Amino acid sequence: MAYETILVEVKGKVGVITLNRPQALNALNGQLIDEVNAAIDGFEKDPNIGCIVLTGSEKAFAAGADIKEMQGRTFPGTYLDDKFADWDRIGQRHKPIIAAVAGFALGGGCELAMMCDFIIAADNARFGQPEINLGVIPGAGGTQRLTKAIGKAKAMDLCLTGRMMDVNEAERAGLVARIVPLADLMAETMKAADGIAAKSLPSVLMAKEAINRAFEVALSEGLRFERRVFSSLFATHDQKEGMAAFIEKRKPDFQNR
Ligand code: CO8
Repeated sequence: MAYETILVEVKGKVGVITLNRPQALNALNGQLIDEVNAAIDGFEKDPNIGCIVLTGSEKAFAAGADIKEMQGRTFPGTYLDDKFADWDRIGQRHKPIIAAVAGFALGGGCELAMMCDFIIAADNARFGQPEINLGVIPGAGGTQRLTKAIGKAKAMDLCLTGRMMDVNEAERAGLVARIVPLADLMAETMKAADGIAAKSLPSVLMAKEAINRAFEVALSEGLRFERRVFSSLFATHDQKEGMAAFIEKRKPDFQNR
């Protein structure tokens, strides 16, 4: 597929998607969201790929959903045409997705980063949900995921004032997993992604699913889920290999089965 709004590369066992609408600070229009989904579809199906990286430019991960595209929308048209479903799919994938964020991650851009499994941020990254300044509210999960990530006080502060957080505040608040110098963003992110892709895919997929369960269910049900999945991994070749390799003091040869 020829993409117009993103760049797609395979680097070893990592699929890299770069948002590429520099003239609009990577504003997220419908075409871009469709293309991101198509690229992830390909990576999910490719047995060679063990991790996905989603990134933008040095100036902007993404400055939000495309305001020019949304401007003429109506109620209930916005609700009924369910563009939300296309965004939701990005947060429903099986393989791990790391967001490598530099510059602005605002509105839908912050929401897109939060749909990924964790965020590695450059020291110039800035996060915010400024939709309140446009007469709307976050519409791709911002009121929910941000609140779960950083708590009510800061989520209210950001969503009601529309202010931006710098990267240090975002890390202290728990939104960002790691801060790295801008010049090292892709190298550090690829190091993390390569490391994940080298592990046993079944255990990576199950770890992701189990952690995400924590956001959906009560603790007792989450623990039951974790125990079932933990136990089921003892049916894999890679569990036997991983534990044997530890005892024999050698590197494991995982076969993703
Ligand atoms: N949409 C469309 N175009 C944008 C957007 C955007 N979100 N952000 C920037 N651009 C465009 C500008 O219009 C400008 O284009 P042009 O040169 O043609 O005028 C170009 O990008 C460069 O932008 P600026 O000149 O404004 O650059 P600055 O460096 O001066 O400012 C900012 C950078 C602060 C990031 C500024 O551009 C800004 O405030 N952008 C808007 C941020 C925003 O409000 N984001 C939230 C959007 S609403 C949203 O995301 C809702 C998500 C719900 C999704 C639900 C889907 C179903």
